[in-house]
Amino acid sequence: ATTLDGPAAGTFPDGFMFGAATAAYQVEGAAREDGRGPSIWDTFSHTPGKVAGGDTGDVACDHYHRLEADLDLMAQLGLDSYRFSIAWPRIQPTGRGEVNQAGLDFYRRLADGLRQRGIRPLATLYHWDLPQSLQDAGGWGVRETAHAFADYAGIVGGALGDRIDAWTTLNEPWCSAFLGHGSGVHAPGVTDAVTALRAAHHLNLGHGLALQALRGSVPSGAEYSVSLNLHVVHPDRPDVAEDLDAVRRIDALGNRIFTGPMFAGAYPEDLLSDTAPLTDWSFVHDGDLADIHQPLETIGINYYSTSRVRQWDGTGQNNHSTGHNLSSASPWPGADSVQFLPQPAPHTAMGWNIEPSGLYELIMRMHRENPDKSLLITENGSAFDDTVTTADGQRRVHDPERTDYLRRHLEVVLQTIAEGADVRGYYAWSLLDNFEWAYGYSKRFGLVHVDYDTLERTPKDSGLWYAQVARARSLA
Ligand code: GBH
Repeated sequence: ATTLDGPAAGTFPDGFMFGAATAAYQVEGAAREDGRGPSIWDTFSHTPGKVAGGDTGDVACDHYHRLEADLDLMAQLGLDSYRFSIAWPRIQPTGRGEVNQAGLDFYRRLADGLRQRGIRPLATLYHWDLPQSLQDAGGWGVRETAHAFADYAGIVGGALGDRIDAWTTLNEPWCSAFLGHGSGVHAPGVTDAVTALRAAHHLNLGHGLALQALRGSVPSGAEYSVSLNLHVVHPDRPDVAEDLDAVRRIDALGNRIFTGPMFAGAYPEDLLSDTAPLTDWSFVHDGDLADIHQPLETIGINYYSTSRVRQWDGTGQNNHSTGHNLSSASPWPGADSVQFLPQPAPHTAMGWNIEPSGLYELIMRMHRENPDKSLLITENGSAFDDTVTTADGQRRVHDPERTDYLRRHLEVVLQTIAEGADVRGYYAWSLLDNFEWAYGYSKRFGLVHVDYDTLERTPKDSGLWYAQVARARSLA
């Protein structure tokens, strides 16, 4: 038996990376500059009613123009690594063909600025900003998008592979497939169960083809990963078979639909039979699974909270999911019999429950199932209603809840390492307060506060604490 109680004494292993993460559309701004084409998130955020407050990523944190200052901020926080994403529409404005040199130059300056400061770049190729032209041709609902993604991966690998040696293909394909095409709360805002399943497969295919393209264009020795938002799902009544079956269904649709093909070369049988009333999966072509199941060094785990499910008794409202009740459509195709229950407090400002033991479960599961792969916590963090106070001319953000959240999850990471899990690093989500997708700027996840009127950055107390941990390499 393990215990999560008490201070986890001990020090992080040599080489363990303390990092912070962002994504292009959430921080960059400069949406129409230097040849960047429109993405599905430009279209979606400019569609009335889709994003809280009518917010868009047009300016965001203006990181595109404030690159040097933000790099200095990262150095000030003592980061060992920075996880960012590359905006496909900056590299290929229409998603195909012609390459926009100014886009590549921006990420070259970013990578070089990081390396000059001793910060290792970790580049994600796709964090949800599909070029709009590709959406117009069917988006992730069609397999051509997977091939276009591989072409893009080869271009970026060839241009930046001499200075970036850690690559992630996709961020959270579950969100792209099922929030983008199931519940429709994310771009492109489609609500169609079969399109969502097709999208999941084409994202898997894109992952595998992109890996092949990267290995062909990046010098050898680089490390490759995919970042998954794996779901930690518990049964409401652990002794009731129907509730255990609800867990199994959500595990299939939320987790094994990606880990199956990517890490084991097959879709789970139960997933295929659960969804048989919707589709015969004939969009999976001969050879696809071999293309998807490529060697991979690292699994990136994005973790925020846990879910509790039971069999729906057909009365009242079926909430479909715990964290995304912005839509009446479900992100879980074929799982209408599953009900998501509210989780007990404490919650973050997102309404997500705080449960560090979920991270423990996830790390140990991935370690057990994939003993040959290393692990990175590529996202973990919390939103709270932060405010800036000024005393003696000193701006300050007092956010003890966030420090506590980070500390408790880092304790779990230490514990899993002590138990043999090969966790190589941890990336706080996020470096900066930023555009929180359907919630716009109303939710703040940053280690650093951003004033959206002046764009001034203020390290929060939690950010200063994190810098200390990164320096001491211990939580003591
Ligand atoms: C990540 O998404 C994103 O990678 C990042 O861009 C984003 O800003 C950050 O987290 C904070 O949201 O109720 O079944 O949907 C996280 C998305 C949030 C999806 C939790 C799953 C709960 C399960 N995940 N959510 S469910």
